[in-house]
Amino acid sequence: MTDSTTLPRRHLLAGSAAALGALGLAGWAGGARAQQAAAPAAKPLPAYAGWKSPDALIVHSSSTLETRRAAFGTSVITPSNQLYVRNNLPAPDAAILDNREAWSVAIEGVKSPRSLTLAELKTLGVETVATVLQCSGNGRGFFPSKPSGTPWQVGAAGCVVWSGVPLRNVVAALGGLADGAAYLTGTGGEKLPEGVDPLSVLVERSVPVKALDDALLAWEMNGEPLSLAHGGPLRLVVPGYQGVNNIKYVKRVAFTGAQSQARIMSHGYRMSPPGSKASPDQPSVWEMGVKSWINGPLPDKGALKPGPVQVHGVAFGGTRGIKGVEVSVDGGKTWQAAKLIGPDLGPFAWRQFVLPVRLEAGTHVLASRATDTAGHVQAEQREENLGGYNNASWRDHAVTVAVA
Ligand SMILES: Nc1nc2c(c(=O)[nH]1)N[C@H]1C(S)=C(S)[C@@H](COP(=O)(O)O)O[C@H]1N2
Ligand SMILES: [Mo]
Repeated sequence: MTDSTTLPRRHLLAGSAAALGALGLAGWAGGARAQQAAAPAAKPLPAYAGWKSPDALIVHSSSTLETRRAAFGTSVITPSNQLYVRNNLPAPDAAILDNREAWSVAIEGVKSPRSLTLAELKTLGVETVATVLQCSGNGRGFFPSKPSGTPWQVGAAGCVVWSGVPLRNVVAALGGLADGAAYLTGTGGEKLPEGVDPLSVLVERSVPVKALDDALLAWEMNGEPLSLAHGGPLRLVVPGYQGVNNIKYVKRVAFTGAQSQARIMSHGYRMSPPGSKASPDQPSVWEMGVKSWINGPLPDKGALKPGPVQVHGVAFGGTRGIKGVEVSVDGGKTWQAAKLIGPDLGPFAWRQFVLPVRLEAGTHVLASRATDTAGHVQAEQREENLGGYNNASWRDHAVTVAVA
């Protein structure tokens, strides 16, 4: 893969400040990056994501970038250059974007299976949908059991707008589903490492076929051609489902009777009880549950002055959308209804919420608790599991601020 030590010449010719940053030559690129370089622990952005905003991101590794909690604004959409990144395999070579229209995806498990190019897909329909893209490991960093994997806090998530063709249009164009289709299976187009069982590394996920109602083959994100970091040229977007089911560089979509045999499906991303072994009979991480968290005020900037503050954050409900959000400034003893603000971009997007409060001198524990449109209330406690998945605990996501 292209990390900072093997950066290909192509990136150098691109000559972007970001590419220089990735090389550790931050000083060449001016003040902001010089400051970034001065921060001792900050790892550089990997080359394939070198265009991202370093100040907005925590670089856990070259394949795991997290949005800083303080970077989430209050205007709903997460800017692409601040959106988290998670790759289970090295990102493909950027050359796959050289001829986007020629990218092809095999459609199987339909009456007339065949491969379609991106150019052909574009003739079959266009739809735009806003979704929360969230890694199922978001919030893992709050598990006291310290599960292995990236200790994401809140920033392995964002709300973005996708544009592409509804997958159901593609299925209709190919004669409809073949008999026995129970799962929608998407396969990533990464080059697999040699000398290992392909199923042990292949990024291939199955979701229940009902997800076809909302699924999209997307080539655009936030108004731009889909970047390599986020799965360009083409991505399977499954609105309301955990991030891992949204297959980047999608090269095959199959309607199958059984779930994929790939390890990432059979054993990875399972809700395995603590102390157990992952196995295919445990629930997979599919639809997201109801969740919210506060993005401000945060303790980062030191003590607040006594007086009015706007407590704000984000709330989402998987496939069901948000009915309301309550906020507590006393660690969950009492709750007040927050106001949902900004545009409602549909059931798969997150809603911003705000509660104006006065905070007097002292320490305050701020928490938020969302309710989805089906009446499910965000849980107080996380569901303990081996992998640290699906953490929606409002208590874990509370923030403590000092006022003096
Ligand atoms: N082909 C492919 N698709 C993938 C992955 C991957 O490694 N390869 N990672 C998945 C995981 S675990 C997550 S959380 C999301 C991350 O999407 P992002 O990097 O665009 O934020 O992509 C999912 N789709
Ligand atoms: Mo993920």
